[in-house]
Amino acid sequence: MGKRSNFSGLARFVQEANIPSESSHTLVENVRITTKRSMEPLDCERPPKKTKSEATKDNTIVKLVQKYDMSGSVPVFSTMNEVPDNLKKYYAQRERFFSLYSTPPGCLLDEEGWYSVTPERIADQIAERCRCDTILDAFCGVGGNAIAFAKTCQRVIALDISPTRLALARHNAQIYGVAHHIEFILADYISFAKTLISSPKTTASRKIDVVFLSPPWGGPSYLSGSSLPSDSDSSSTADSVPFGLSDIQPIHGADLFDLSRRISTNIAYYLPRNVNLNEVSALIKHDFAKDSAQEFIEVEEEWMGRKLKALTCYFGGLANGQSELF
Ligand code: MGP
Repeated sequence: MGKRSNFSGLARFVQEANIPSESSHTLVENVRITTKRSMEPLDCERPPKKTKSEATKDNTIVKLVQKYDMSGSVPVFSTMNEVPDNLKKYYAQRERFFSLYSTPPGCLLDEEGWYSVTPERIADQIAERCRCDTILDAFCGVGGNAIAFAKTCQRVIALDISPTRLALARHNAQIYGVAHHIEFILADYISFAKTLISSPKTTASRKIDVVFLSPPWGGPSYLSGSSLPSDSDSSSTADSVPFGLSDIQPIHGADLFDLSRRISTNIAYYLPRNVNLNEVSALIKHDFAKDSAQEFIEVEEEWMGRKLKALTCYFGGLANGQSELF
């Protein structure tokens, strides 16, 4: 764990059937578009029977799950009828978000978690790309990405400003048996980052290899103005009204990026599928007067079946072909 690979394992997430082969995002200077397709779990992927040592490990997990159990802190639904209308379409995707959703005591999400958690297969894919020693998950929410990072990184520093969401993230990570790889910190990322940048670097200070940014996009209305019906299973890649980085919270998305780049060159930025790619491109400021090599940004389209869910923008050494920047 912790060693970077050429992420050849990604191929196992990819299936080509019935999926458009080309991105419809228009090309922007210094941005390269790649496409990743995650499919629903197949029946043949059911886990094999457990060995004795795996069963012992399961018992330890059960004890830890009980210790950090947050059941009762957020509504839990047993049937679709109990789910509020605004959350129904997310609840229908619960096992896409957490494949262990129903493993007792069950994964938990608050309202913001329901509409902003990264589907597990996409989170796993991003985590493979971000494989490193120490990763900072700046807005961990209910833990979908932090759980995935715990499988590929030695240490995950997971921040959230909400005590409830942070506790839900730990609850969910216990169900996955990976919480011991994650340091859960109740903090506002902006203050945390500023303190980190201004503190003197000592040999004891921990190097952060990668910063992952999955900030609030301003709620489920981030697509508003889109010409696509919200329930469309469209194969179109970009929605019609571009999402501006100024809509990112808690600060302008460009300022968030600049702050994070002072922590690490290697940034993975999870953004709406309708984000304005010209704004993404402008995040890297080039000094053409200097004879420095141009840095590229890799924008990965995250598809689930025929549906484009989001984009992950890789900067620095995370972009394919730029590992020397890592
Ligand atoms: P979506 O468009 O709201 O859902 O979000 P979906 O299922 O595509 O619905 P449809 O109506 O478009 O068919 C798509 C994905 O974007 C979600 O699975 C989340 O991973 C991510 N996402 C959505 N929101 C509102 C946020 C957000 O505010 N922040 C972050 N970081 N991710 C979000």
